[in-house]
Amino acid sequence: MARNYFPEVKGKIKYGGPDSKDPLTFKWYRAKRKVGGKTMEEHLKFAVCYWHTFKGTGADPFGGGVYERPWDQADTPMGVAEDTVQAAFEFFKKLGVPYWCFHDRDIAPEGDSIRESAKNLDAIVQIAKKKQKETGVKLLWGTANVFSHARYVHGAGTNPDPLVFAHAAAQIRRAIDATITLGGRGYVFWGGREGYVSLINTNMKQEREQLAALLTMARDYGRKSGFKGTFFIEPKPKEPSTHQYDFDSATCLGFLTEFDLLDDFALNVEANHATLATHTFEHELLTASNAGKLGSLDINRGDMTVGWDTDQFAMDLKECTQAMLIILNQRGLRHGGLNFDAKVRRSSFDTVDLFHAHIGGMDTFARALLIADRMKRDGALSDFIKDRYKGYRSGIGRKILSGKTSLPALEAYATKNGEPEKISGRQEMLENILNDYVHSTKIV
Ligand code: XLS
Ligand code: NI
Ligand code: NI
Repeated sequence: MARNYFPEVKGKIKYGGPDSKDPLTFKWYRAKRKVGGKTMEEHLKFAVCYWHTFKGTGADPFGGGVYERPWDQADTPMGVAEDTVQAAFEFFKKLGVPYWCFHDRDIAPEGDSIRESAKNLDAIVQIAKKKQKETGVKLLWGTANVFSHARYVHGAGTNPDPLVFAHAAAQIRRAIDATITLGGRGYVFWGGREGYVSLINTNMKQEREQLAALLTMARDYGRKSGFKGTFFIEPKPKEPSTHQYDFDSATCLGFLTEFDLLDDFALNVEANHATLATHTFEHELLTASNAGKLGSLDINRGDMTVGWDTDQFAMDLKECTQAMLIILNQRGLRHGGLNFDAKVRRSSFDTVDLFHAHIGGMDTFARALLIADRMKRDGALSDFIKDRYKGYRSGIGRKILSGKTSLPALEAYATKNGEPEKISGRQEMLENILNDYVHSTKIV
């Protein structure tokens, strides 16, 4: 019989309702609850991330690992990998999430050669495939870790050495194969070290071209191999590189346009990366969504008092509500979902802490979904915004947007109509409205 890695949680986490006092129940998330024609599960498409949840150790720059996971105790790296898959699927099932996400090196250890690494990966993928079938849990996206190994110290695709580029290509090829085998909806590129520390030793122009070449080859290989999902780029401004080429949503959209990759790619937007770029999460989501390119979300949060990627679990109801509004307004995420790219704190080392963390994140987003749905139906902020721009729906405004006027014609119009009336932006009133929705106790 399979080992029980989470004995503190007997069966599946249940819905207890907003008044439940049991911390191991959901207060808001009820998978099958309908919200505007779709279930919560279909709206939110939660995915547990393998790296932080099962392979995180709690290490920080000042001390090593502290977690001592029961699935990390086998004698060989492959033994550990096999135990981890068992533990992971037990966790997914008990938590009741529909999806998971991985990097190649999270699920299988790197071997002594490219061949051995590929063999290790394939062996674990076969086990994961069986577990997926057994549990019904699906793969949201896969990716390759081409930033941790020492060979990637100067980047993967952007490395000055083409042999390193070739190693990255080999890894990405196999990670795409694994994603296809597991039926992944998406394939992610987060360019950990695809950037630079200093320009005095960097050919920035060529590095960006190299990165484009890698993405183009990956796209072509994936499509040729039958991958029907979406390729995602995950923007991040810095860390580990000082300056990253995928700085934010706008930068990534520009990159995809410049190198003709827009058709196959969309963005996977992460909350903490948004704040590192000194944007809000909503800004990044909306920038991607406006371009029709908001594909998936890495849900977490940063700590506004520090300048690095703390990857804490999403807990800010107002921020999550605004995120859900953007998702509802674009009618959902096609191949993407909400991936918990988040980790428990170093001091939260018990396995039960993993449940508390995910339950909190799922409840926050479930509640945010209910609030956003109500706000959308009420036209809470959108009616105001619509009205604010009404001048562009007819007359001269419409001519401006449709390119049917000119500077001299506008000069004549302004001359004739005189000074415009000053109209308040009503920010405080709208903040009050948002607060009322977010803190309403009536939305159950
Ligand atoms: C790191 C990134 C990473 C990606 C996947 O900051 O968020 O976890 O999501 O490579
Ligand atoms: Ni991420
Ligand atoms: Ni991150």
